[in-house]
Amino acid sequence: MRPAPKTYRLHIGIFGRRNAGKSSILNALAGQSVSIVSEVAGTTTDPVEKPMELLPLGPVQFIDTAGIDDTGALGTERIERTRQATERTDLAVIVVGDGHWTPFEQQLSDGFRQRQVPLVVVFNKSDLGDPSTEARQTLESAKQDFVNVSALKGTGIGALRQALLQTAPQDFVNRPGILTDLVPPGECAVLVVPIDKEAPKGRLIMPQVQSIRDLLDNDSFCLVTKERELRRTLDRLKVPPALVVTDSQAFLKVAADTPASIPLTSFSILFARFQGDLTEMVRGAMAIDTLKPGDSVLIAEACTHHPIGEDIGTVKIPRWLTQYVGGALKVEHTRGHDFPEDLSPYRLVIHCGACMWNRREMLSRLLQCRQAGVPLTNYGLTIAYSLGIFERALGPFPAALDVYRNTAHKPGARHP
Ligand SMILES: Nc1nc2c(ncn2[C@@H]2O[C@H](COP(=O)(O)OP(=O)(O)O)[C@@H](O)[C@H]2O)c(=O)[nH]1
Ligand code: SF4
Ligand SMILES: [Mg+2]
Repeated sequence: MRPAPKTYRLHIGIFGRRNAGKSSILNALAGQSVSIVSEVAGTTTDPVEKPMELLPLGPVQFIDTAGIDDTGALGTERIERTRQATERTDLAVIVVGDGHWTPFEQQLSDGFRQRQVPLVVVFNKSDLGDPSTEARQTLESAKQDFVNVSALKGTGIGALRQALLQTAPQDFVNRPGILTDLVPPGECAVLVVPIDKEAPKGRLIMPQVQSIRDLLDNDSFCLVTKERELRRTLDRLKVPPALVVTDSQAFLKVAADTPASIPLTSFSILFARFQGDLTEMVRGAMAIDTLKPGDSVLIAEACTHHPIGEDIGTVKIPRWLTQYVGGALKVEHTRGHDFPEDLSPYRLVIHCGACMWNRREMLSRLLQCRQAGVPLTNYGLTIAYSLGIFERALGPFPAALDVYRNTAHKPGARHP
């Protein structure tokens, strides 16, 4: 994967007094030593900039600053460097190591508020004690949320990730487009939309409409066809399309009718990427191979009322999985914003495309699953996987395809 350009990265500045544990927290988030942690106060003199893939947000740039409560000649220099860091911060983290909210933190926080920079407050060293009552009251009356963390013990890091996700500016959470990176301006996509008894009357569904709009915004164009007319549609084109996108349920026929030289994927897979994290959800689909009869699987739909008639989540996917696994699974369902807090009973979560949701909510679920060690995938990926056309469907996404190729076909894998 090409690294995202620096300017597109969310810049997360970490501020706080010396020895609050700023560098330790960064290390805990990274799961590796990228920052200098020292027993001696103020080891980090210059802000250390560290590009990182921060789950679940994606590419970010951390700025680990020196403590700015410093005095003396060297201190003045540090204060200036840190002040500069506040100016390129998109999301600020103030770390408190001793449980006290002092005028120093208040001043920092006021500065961020004035410039409308979102702020996450972290009380670190929770292994040594709780934040003071005064500190809590001050933050609560300012409606400023905070997270209790112990970088040393690794506790609260999950909650901190959630807080960063919830607080990150909208522009950084949303992906720029659904498929326009795959269909350059002036190029054509063919969208395959089966019109069967399950299609809603008189309209197209959200992922189809949003994809068409995305292509128009990008000065690309598209042809919309049913699966039966696909071959004829392709025959009429002088130049092959840049991409064919199909409804997952017509995958096999569409794969058979689309020449191998034309990239092919499904709306669901586009939405796994647009609303969630494709690579993570590819791993999730591959977890189907580890399922055994009797295992519990959670099927989650974002809408409380799904518009489709014969329900893919309640009937078709459970049936396919049962066939694939070779015995009945315990399938549970959840709808809307309800989601079990305790995911430990489940071996896999299969989610709908979440087309009606914002990405933040889907990423939050992905994070919750990751923290519980439960893989998550979506309907379309499940279908592609159980039909045995995963590789073809992931063709347009080299990074996700690599994950599959590097993990699949290990001894014991049951893939057809
Ligand atoms: N007990 C305890 N010590 C911590 C914790 N986090 C960091 N420390 C210690 O606090 C000291 C300062 O940590 P450091 O990350 O360098 O702080 P910074 O100056 O804010 O970057 C080091 O000795 C760390 O080991 C924690 O959660 N609990
Ligand atoms: S959000 Fe989920 S349940 Fe609702 S229409 Fe989209 S895919 Fe279906
Ligand atoms: Mg430090």
